[in-house]
Formats: sequence, C-alpha cells, structure tokens
Amino acid sequence: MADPWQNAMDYAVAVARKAGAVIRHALQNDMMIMCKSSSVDLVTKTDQKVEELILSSIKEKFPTHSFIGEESVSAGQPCVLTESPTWIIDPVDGTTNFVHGFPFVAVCIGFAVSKELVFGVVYSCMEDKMYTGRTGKGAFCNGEPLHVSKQTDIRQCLVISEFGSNREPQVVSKIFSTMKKILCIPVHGVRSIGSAAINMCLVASGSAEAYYEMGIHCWDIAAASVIVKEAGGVLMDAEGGPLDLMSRQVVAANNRTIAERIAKEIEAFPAKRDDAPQGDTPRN
Ligand code: LIP
Repeated sequence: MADPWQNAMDYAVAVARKAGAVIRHALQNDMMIMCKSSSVDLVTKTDQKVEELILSSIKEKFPTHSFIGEESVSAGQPCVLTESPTWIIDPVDGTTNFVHGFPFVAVCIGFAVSKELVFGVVYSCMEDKMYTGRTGKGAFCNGEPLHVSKQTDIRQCLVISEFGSNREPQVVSKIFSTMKKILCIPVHGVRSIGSAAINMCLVASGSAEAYYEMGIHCWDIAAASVIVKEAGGVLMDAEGGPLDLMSRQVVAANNRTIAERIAKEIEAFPAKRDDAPQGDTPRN
C-alpha cells in the first residue's frame, strides 16, 4: 500500500538538514541570548529564526496543517493536539548546549495525524546524524537501521536523565533524590547530554538502555518517541501508563522491564500540562 505521508517525511528530512546548517553557521557567529521563564531557561535568536524557517517551509507545502512549535507556544500560541495533521517542532533542542558550544544540539520535527504520531525526524546537527522513524517502518540513523539494547538486567544498564531548567529547591531535591535511587540500584552509570531528543535517539541506538525526565515538553520528545518505538523500545509515563505527550514526563527504555524499574524510582513533581491554558506565568 502506498505510504500517504512518505512525501511529508522526506520533506521534513530536507527541512531539518537546512535548519541544522543554519544552527551550525550561527555557532561560528554572534548569538543573541535571552531568557524565558528564568535566567537558566535560555532562548536565542537562532531558536526563533530556525523555527520560522521550518514553519514557513512546511506551511508553504502543507498550508492546511496545524503546528505546535516551541517558540510559537512560548510566544503565546496554543499548544493543543487535535485530529488535524499536526507538526510538532523543536527548532533547537539543547539550547543551553548551543549557547555553550557543547556539541549536542538537535532539530526535531514530529508529525501526528488523528493524535497518533506518524513519523519523527531528529537531526543532531553538530554530529551530522539524521535520525528518522516512521510508524510501522523502522528507525534509522543516516540510513542504517536502529535497534535498542537487549539488556534486561537493570544493574547492567546505562541510564540518561537531565536536570531541566526548574531551580525551585523542592524540584531540584526530587530530581537528585530520583537520580540517587537509580544510581544506587546500582546501574552502570547515569549520563546527561542536554538534549532530550538526542538522549532518546541514544536509547534507540542501543548506546543507553533508558532515559527519563520530568518537566519535559511535547516538542522535546514527540519526534524522538517514534524513533525509540520503531527501534523496538517502549515509552511510558512515570506511573507506568501510556506516554501522554502533553504530560511533561517521559520514560523511554529498551524494554518494559527496564522502563518499569526506572518509573518505580521516579519522584514526580507537579508541572503544568503543555496543553493547559497558559495564563500569565511563563512556562519552564
Ligand atoms: C531542553 C531539553 C533538555 C531538558 C530541558 C529542555 P530545549 O530543551 O532537551 O533535555 O532538560 O529542560 O527542555 O529547551 O533546549 O529545546
């Protein structure tokens, strides 16, 4: 059967490559850094420029589709996933890395139809790695198939997580307490790369067994979710239920045993859903 969205996915790959070139160029030049919810929640002119490039390119070809983009939502656009074909975009995943020249920065383009993710494109532009996943058709990095690790023993696992940008002491305590519990299982190690999407692609590649994060956003994880799933991995929320893109939490792992073991240790903290009305307080 013909694949109705292959054309859209090929286009997303081309747009992500173009966006990656803009990011690489910006790294060599001056970047204007700004703050969103706090002094550690960064955004740059490049984030905005790259989102604009991606949105205008896709809108030109698919004018009737819907869009959720990190910078558009930060500027007050709604963040709601409807039945309509919807592109979910993070122009620069790993903005703090980008600002510091820490070489893990990704362009993320996810695509959902009837609220189901259809494909995901994650371009790790400093490494020139193009990760793709198409529901039912596998996951790839630069054209090579991806497979998750076969490990089932949590004590033999490498786990990735992040510290996020919320510096409220109670939140930071929960992050450290969860990490401590996971380290002391003990697992082989815990890593922090600074890009949710690249973290998830590392799970899809079999380089790490699990990634979890609380406080994450839908645009950070939508595209990479397809890649993890298509590489044979699983996704869930911190209670072991199905992943809800808007819920601000994710556990991605090579299999259910490892995902559930990680989820068991997570001390969740409240975070406003992505699809909740925004109000006056900026998102973190
Ligand atoms: C970032 C993530 C990172 C996470 C941060 C933030 P951004 O995305 O990829 O892993 O810890 O909270 O969401 O803001 O660079 O697109």
